[in-house]
Amino acid sequence: MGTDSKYIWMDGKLVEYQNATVHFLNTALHYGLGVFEGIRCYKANQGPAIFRLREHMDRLVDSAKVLGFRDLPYTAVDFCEAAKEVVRANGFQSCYIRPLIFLESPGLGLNMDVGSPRVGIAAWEWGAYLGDEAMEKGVRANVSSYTRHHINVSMTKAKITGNYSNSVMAKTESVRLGFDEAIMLDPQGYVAECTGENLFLVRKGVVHTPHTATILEGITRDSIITLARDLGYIVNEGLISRDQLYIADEIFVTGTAAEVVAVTELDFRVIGSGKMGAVTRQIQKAFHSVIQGEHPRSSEWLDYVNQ
Ligand code: PPE
Repeated sequence: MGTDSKYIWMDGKLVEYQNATVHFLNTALHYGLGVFEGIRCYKANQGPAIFRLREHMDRLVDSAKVLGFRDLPYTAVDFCEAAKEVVRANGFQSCYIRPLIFLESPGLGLNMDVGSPRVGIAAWEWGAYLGDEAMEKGVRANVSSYTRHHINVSMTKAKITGNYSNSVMAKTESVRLGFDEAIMLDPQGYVAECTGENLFLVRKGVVHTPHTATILEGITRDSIITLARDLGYIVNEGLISRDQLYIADEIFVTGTAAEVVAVTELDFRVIGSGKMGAVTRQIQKAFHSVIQGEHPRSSEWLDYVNQ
């Protein structure tokens, strides 16, 4: 899947795609010293609209704080305006938006204060993250042999680029084993999240999801909790064990890139009926109606880029 576009916003101005480059000796490249976001813009009924833009940019600024950047040259409001500018400049109706704040310093070294943050925001047309059929058919997953971050080893509330080597190893292992996605357990052995999504299970009509202590506080996760409660479901945030997943009636994962996708098989065990369950389908439908601009929550969560 390509990342092509006409323009990328770099340090305050739009530059042509091929000119948005950094040097081989960039500190962030060597030590994983960056924070990023993943945001989607949808072709909604009144034009291109970015989903929960402000919440994503607030999380970007929070991630920068967690990593230890002291002075950012831009505010969350600036980032929101810049993201809209990138979508407009590229003429996209729907796309994925990737802001990244990364460290650039005069030499290599492990002290962040020697360098200063630089910022880029790219956008490209990104299709189905877990494959074209996943949205309808669901995916097959395994519990990863890799453990998710310990909360005082890597900072789980921040989208720090370096954190993602853990996700990349788990995802690659999973795909090499023939699965679509990996579910990761936290250092205590409880279910945490997937490599790029949060996770929910449904049992006896109640929706359960891991509490936020060890996971990324997904914005899709928050939206799904809200939509599920709007639909009248009880949603519990708590500890979930691996075998609770095996006996769930339904499992689904949520994320900006993945959206809402059922897990129909886990560790060679069929989950529920082996097809996307009724609760997942209802929640997925509500989510799609939100992003199309046709749901009561749409006005709260969509930011039209041309208005
Ligand atoms: N957990 C992780 C580890 C994660 O990376 C994501 C997003 C989520 C949960 C869900 O968060 P949210 O998007 O706010 O609902 N993963 C992003 C990056 C994926 C990538 O391959 O890069 C994304 O979906 O944009």
